[in-house]
Amino acid sequence: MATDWSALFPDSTAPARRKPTALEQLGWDPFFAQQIDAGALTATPPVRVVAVHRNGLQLAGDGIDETIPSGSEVAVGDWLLLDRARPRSSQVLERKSMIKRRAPGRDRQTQLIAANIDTVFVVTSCNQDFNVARLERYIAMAFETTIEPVIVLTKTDLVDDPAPYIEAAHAVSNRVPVVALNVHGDEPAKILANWCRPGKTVAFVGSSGVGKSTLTNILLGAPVIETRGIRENDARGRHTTTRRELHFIPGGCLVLDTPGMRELQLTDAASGIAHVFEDIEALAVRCRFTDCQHDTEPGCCIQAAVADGRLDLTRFARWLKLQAEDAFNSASLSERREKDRAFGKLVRSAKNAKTRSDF
Ligand SMILES: Nc1nc2c(ncn2[C@@H]2O[C@H](COP(=O)(O)OP(=O)(O)O)[C@@H](O)[C@H]2O)c(=O)[nH]1
Ligand SMILES: [Mg+2]
Ligand SMILES: [Zn+2]
Repeated sequence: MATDWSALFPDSTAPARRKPTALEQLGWDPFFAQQIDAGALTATPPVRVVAVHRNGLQLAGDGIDETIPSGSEVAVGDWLLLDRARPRSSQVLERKSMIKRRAPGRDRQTQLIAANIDTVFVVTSCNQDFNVARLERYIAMAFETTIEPVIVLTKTDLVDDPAPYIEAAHAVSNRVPVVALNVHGDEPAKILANWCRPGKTVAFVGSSGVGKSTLTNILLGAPVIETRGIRENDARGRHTTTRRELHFIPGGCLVLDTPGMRELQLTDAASGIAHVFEDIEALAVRCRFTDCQHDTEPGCCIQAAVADGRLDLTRFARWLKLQAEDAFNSASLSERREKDRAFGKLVRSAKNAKTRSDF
């Protein structure tokens, strides 16, 4: 029997109006197709991890809908070549992107949050949740792994004037679009439509209670996910979203809602941080000493910029802190022990630089 490979190797010259294949609807594209060798396909068909449950990975593919035992190092959104005989040994295809963080707590493992996300909606609300330092973290993480970030400001209806929030969000990076909305009054699906295209995978990240699940439900057109009110006066949310699951919008994109993250510790994100703080990086390369610590050295362009008001001291301190944290988290355990003391010192000096304590 002749095998029809066309579903696995989409023809980029085909008319755009061709109906997407089952795999394309799940996000399959040439990036993944070029990784596989046709010979292995019948034995190991490509499948996407659409949900991570406590006791298994839910997979979807062309005519495939099944659950296999969880494996480590696999995240929701991953593409696997399903090995039916030994599902745990299924090969994970190279990822376009990976949202990850250094887990809180003592062991500080790297935690994989979601794979192969195209656009990340960094959600924050026009209230006490709004925090420039936290936005910078999310944006650095996105830049690092080449996910397109979009800042989504919710709850514009709860403030007299959202303009200062919008302005502060724009100031995080001029490469990041900012949208502001009231989920109940505006039309979020229209506002986000530009990024929610068929075959794309989008994710909502941010603290609890900012409206991630509400927005997911609006995109899905149905109250699929539980949402919960919060006490607006202290902006604290409750964790209602616990599972990691990709939701499919018929004729549209795939959407991932994530549980609120109390803390996003960066790891392996040096170039992402450099992109967010490119103004400071540009100054740093002009310091007199190549190993300038931007402290008391003569000829330090950063200190000069702070002194004459071109660079905000708190922004400089946040850059120092993120860099130190990332270097520490990215190091091996033994390197980390060594760095521990230096890290503590840097954090103290960053804090001494009259910074806010909440980043
Ligand atoms: N007034 C108002 N409430 C909102 C807005 N966005 C979300 N909410 C409410 O905030 C609460 C938390 O929303 P939820 O989607 O569960 O937040 P999540 O924790 O980020 O998933 C719910 O009661 C929502 O109705 C908004 O733009 N305006
Ligand atoms: Mg939620
Ligand atoms: Zn310097």
